[in-house]
Amino acid sequence: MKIGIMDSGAGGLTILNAIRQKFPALDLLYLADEEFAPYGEKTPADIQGRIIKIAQFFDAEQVDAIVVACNTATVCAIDQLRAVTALPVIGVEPAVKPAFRMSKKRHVAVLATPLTAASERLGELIERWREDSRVQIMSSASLAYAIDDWPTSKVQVEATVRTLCAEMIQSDVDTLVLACTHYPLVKELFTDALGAQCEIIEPSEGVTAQLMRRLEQAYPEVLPAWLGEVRGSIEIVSSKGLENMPNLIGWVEDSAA
Ligand code: DGN
Repeated sequence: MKIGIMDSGAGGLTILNAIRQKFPALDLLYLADEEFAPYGEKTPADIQGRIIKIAQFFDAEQVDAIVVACNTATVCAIDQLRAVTALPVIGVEPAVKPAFRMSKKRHVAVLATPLTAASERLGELIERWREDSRVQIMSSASLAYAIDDWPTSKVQVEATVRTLCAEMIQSDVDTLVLACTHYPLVKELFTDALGAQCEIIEPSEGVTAQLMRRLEQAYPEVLPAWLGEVRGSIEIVSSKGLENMPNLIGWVEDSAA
């Protein structure tokens, strides 16, 4: 069984790694849409048009499900994607619900791209789960794109993370939601800057559970045979050409990739 996973760049590899760890038998095809990155600075209409092209690519590759491993594409375009494909589509949403439950000081920060930060969907999720918690929505226009250039961009990424975290410390946030799949790639920088007393929540767990639920619904007969002993393949492609993204493979945890 083959799963198509997409993001604008390397960020969705955090989701690919989680899926691989939990379900090693699945074949995984990862598309980094570098040609069109960064998504966070495009308009929702741009991303909707792009995601339909990506659906056509995955269709031609005969995948059995699509994981939109990008918060920005999920909030902007998941409905449009579902309208053009009959395949199960799994998105990734800001994990605000566990954050509000976990925060002892009842003060949560959500860090995302500008498009996700400004999205109606994030607003809806916050209003649904916050109760009396305070929430600080923060965005960075450059961070995800800079992470794609790691390690060349190391100094820039470290400085950006430090600045963002200083603001969170200043306002006494004790729980941070990483609402962009790129950010967990540099989670250590956040942990170092915020200290152990701040919880950091990333999106991958919810996605793997949701993927399995959707596969069970869509393929109840064949799925058990697919979750056997044999390890599936991992294929990584970039719309810009892999030669332009030499460090993409470096983020894949599975040495067989
Ligand atoms: N990984 C994408 C997300 O989760 O929003 C980042 C999109 C971008 O290109 N900035």
